Amino acid sequence: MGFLSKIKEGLKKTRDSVFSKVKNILSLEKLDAETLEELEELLILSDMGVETVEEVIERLKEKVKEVKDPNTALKKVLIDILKEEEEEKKEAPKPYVLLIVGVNGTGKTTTIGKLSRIFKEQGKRVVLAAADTFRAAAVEQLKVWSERVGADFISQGQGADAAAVAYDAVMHAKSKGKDIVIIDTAGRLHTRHNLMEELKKVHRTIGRVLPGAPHDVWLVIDATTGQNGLVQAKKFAETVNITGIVLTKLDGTAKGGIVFAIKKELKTPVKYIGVGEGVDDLKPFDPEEFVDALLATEEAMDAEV
Ligand SMILES: Nc1nc2c(ncn2[C@@H]2O[C@H](COP(=O)(O)OP(=O)(O)OP(=O)(O)O)[C@@H](O)[C@H]2O)c(=O)[nH]1
Ligand SMILES: [Mg+2]
Repeated sequence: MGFLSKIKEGLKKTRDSVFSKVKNILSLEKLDAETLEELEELLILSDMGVETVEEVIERLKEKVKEVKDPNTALKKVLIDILKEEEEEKKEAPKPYVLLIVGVNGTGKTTTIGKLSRIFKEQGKRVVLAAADTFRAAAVEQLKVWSERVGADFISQGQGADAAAVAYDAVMHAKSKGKDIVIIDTAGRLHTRHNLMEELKKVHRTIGRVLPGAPHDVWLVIDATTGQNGLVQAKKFAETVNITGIVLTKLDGTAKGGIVFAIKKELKTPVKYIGVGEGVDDLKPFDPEEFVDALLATEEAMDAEV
C-alpha cells in the first residue's frame, strides 16, 4: 500500500466519525448559522479543542468569501492552522542526540524502533540507548528493535542509572563516529516528582558529554488519550525543553483532531505520526497530507489501493 494510503487508512476512524460528515454537510447545505453550529459540534468531537474549533469557524467564514466551495475553503483553513514556519536547514550535529520522553505506554520504544528504521534508510548509523532501566522487559524490547533494524545497542541492564546509560551511548557514538543516538526513557507519570528529576539528570548528563546535546527532546503522546495528552505535554515541558511531538496510535482513535489542538496550544511541532504497530507505520507529519487524508473520500481511497 502506498505511503499516502497508509496515512488515510490510519485516519479512518477520525474520518468516519467526523470529517466525512463535515464534508457532507458542507457539500449539501448552505453555510448559514445553523450549518456552522453543526460543524462546530462535529469538530469538537474530534478533540480539536474548543478554542481551535472557534478559530476554524471564524477563518472558514472569511475563506468562503474568497474560495467559493466550502469544502475547499475548509481544507485550506485546516492546512493553514497546521503549517509550520519553514525551519532553516542547519547541518545536523554529529552525533545528533535525540531524547525520547513520555508517559507509560504511549509508544516510545516502538517509535524509537520505527525511527531507527527511517534513519537507517537514510544511511545513518544509529545507536540506541536503553535508559529505561526500570523493567528488564524494557531493555529487552529495545534490544530486539536494535537487532531488527541494525542499530548499535547500549545498555547496563535493569536497575542501572539511566543517566549513566545515556552517557555511555553518547560516548560510544562519539568514539565510533556514529551519526545518531536515540535515548529511550522509562514511561513516567508527569505527576511523579522523582522520575521527572531523573529525566532532568539524564538531560544534564548528556549535555556534559556533548555540549548542545540532546539536540532534540521529543514527547510521545498517545492520540487515544485525547485532551489528556495536552495536560501531559504541559507538565513535561516544565521539566525539559520539548522540541517536538510524536503522536502515536492515530489509527486507534476517532479523535485525530487532537493534532490541531497540539499545534495551537503547545506551539510545538508534530514531527511524526504513528498509524499502526508495524515498523513502517511511522510517518513524517505533513500538514497537507494529513488534511488530505482527513478529507479523503472512500472512492478515492479504493482507486488508490
Ligand atoms: N495501533 C498502534 N499501536 C501503537 C502505535 N505506536 C505504538 N503502539 C503500541 O503501543 C504499545 C506500547 O508501545 P511501547 O513502545 O512499548 O510504549 P512505551 O511508551 O515504550 O511504554 P513504556 O516503556 O511502558 O512506558 C505497543 O503494543 C505498541 O505496539 C501506533 O502508532 N499505532
Ligand atoms: Mg518503552
